[in-house]
Amino acid sequence: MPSDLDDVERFTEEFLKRLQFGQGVALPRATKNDLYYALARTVRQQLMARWLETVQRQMQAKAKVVVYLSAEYLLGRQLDNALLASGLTDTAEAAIDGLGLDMQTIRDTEVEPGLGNGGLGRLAACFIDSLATLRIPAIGYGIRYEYGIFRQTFEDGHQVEQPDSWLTLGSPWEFPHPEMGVKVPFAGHTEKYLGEDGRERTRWVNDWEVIGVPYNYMVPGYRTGNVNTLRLWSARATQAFDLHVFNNGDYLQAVRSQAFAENISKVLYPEDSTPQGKELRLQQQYFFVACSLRDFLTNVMGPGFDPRKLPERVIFQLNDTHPVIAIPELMRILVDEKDIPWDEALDICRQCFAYTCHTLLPEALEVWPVELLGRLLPRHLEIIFRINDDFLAELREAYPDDELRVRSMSIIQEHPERAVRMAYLATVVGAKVNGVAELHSQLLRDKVLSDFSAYWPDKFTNVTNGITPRRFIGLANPALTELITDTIGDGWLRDLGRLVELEPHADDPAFLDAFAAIKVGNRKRLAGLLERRDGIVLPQDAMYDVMVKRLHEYKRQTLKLLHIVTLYQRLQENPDLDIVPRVFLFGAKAAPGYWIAKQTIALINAVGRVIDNDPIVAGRLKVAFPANYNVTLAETLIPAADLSEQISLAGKEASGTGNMKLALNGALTIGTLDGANVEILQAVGEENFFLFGLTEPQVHAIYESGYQPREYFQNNPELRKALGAIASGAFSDGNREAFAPIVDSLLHEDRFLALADYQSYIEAQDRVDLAYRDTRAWNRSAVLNVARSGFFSSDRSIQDYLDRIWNASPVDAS
Ligand code: F55
Repeated sequence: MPSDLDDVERFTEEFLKRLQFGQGVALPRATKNDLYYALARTVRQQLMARWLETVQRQMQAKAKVVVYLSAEYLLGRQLDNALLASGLTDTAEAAIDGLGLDMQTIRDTEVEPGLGNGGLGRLAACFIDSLATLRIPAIGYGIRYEYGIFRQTFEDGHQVEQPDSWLTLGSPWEFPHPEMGVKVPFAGHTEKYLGEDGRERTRWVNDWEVIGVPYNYMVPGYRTGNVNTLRLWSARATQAFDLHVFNNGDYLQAVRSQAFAENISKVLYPEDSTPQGKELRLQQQYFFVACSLRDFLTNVMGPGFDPRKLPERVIFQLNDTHPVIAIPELMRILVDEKDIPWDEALDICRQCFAYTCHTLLPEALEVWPVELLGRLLPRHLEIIFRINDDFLAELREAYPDDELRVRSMSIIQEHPERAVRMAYLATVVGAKVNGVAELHSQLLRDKVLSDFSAYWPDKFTNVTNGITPRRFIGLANPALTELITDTIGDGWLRDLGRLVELEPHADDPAFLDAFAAIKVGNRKRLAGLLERRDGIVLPQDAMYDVMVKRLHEYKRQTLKLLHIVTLYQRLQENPDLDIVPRVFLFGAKAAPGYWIAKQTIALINAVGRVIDNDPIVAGRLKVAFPANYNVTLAETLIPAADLSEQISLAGKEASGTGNMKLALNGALTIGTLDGANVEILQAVGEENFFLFGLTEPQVHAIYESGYQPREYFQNNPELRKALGAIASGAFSDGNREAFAPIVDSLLHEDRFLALADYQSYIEAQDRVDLAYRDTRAWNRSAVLNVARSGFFSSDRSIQDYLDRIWNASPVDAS
């Protein structure tokens, strides 16, 4: 891509101009933040013309637009990504260097926008990157939370949450458009009235409203000249709130009302699996969906657009159930505002929406109490009821003698309280429903939504998740990126399948040495970072064994811990035991209200402290748990990993995407047959993967036969010893109460079969220990993991969405 700024002198000049005229400071007095802003603005400027041109071109083409609706985007830092996309990294570095400044300091000034919880939010960020790179006309819509995912700190080993004020120093990447505010009504009641044509119609008379202000962000495609838009909404009080001041003379009340309105986009809910049925959360969902639909219909499609043409012009992809309220909202617009007859409107909606499910855990499926929905969105509740009535009538015709089945498929749940099942609503109206890995999609069809897949077999499909190689190898692993480019040439970062060309080099000693040296370098880089960031000192000559993901019982961080304790006890028993030295790296945030998850964090830290202080271990084991794992830390941590822990109970992890990031960076996986692990195993080959554990059908059988965790405990001496040590206070200064809840929950319930999988896990870890000793063979496997990870590019995922669900095409530069 030709660039106006690709010589160092011009770039330097432009940068200094931004500093002087944008920040109003001269170089000698510039703060870190000034430098960061000036650099960001320099790159931003470069992308701007292409952005406007892309939008223009896509509008003119009248092509079908992919509208990605997601309550979360876990973007990570923007500066490096913008430089990489526009091909300006080297120029910028040379310019900054030439001015005697430090590029890394400038990079580290950026606070990442953490507007997501974990996998689902990061997936959305990867997908908009791929959509832009593939030149698909696409818009991402979401919420501009003032506070993203909390900042995690540890006090005494316990998680303490701090607010994430990512906007304190502003963001040079956003373009606010207060003049484009959208009104969002809430509450009130509905009324029937007679239209001019004599037909009965409904209107919603709302009680209060807020304004949604759009903030635009550039989404640069990788060296394509294409720049798409991410539009995030921020809530503002309306005039009506301010008028209170005059009407009531109650100034404080007016300010309170304003604060109330602006609460809506204040903070991201930090639960990643058990949605709390909180009113504010529903307000957030409706708020961003209403703004997005209004914006799309009026501003993107333009004035005079005939909504009957919607199915040709748009697909709304629903990222989980969080934006599903868009379905009744579009129905309301079509029926109440555009005067389209009900059946025709429903027919339009049935073509415009598609739904991605990201879970299998029943407790993670969102339901909204009828009472709450009716109070906040009375018209939407009526519409949902009518959709359900139509649907149930249809079902009764199909299954005249099976009222039980009909009821079990109702969008409305009756017990324990009347509530709307958002996943069912999305399934009934959505044109397609997809899971996020083969196994997950199969289990959706066979279990979670089996009645629906029996009724509509063609509605269900799979799109296995992917990750953007630009961020997760291009930015995260520059040394490996360079080695790969030197070996197979350019172009693989947007055609990741080409990594297979590395395969022949897996047997080339010089290549293997170069590869190994890069791992060493990445471990060193991580050690440097953790020492500066957390005061953690990592031994270099060790296997880096990595488990990074949200803390959840189903992901089984405790199983990992049982392995660590077992190794420690083996050393205590036999101090001369020959084991491969290991650094166990954890990264995990627990939802603030998820008590046992927070206890598990405390236990990991407690075990780490004891092991650290025991001379018997003598540098052979180290537990490192840097606080506040986020996208930025991931980018340094993942490239340093040797072993990737993907040990969820089979049938519980929908896909996982960390598993893909680690494999792509040359870590070998130890994992169960769960989520996308199954496909990773297929891709890399079982010789290059440490498989263990029960399969999903075996898990099912154990549950059915009445699982007795105690039996596994009693029959396994090493397990007894490890769990016994935790119970007896070995990691809590003799305090037996401290971790009793974790021990008890494992012994008495163990919902996720950690004890049942323990022996198999330990044996797999013993195989890991053996395999790692053969450096050459290990590195060969690692290279094959890289070479065979091409399938897990989010570019491939997006191509699958295009083929299987969206039926949209690229719009190329003219
Ligand atoms: C966030 C909020 C709520 Cl209310 C519920 C769930 C979440 C959330 O963050 N879920 C999530 O991250 N799910 C994960 O999605 C990934 C992308 O598809 C999968 O890889 C992963 O298996 C799944 O757990």
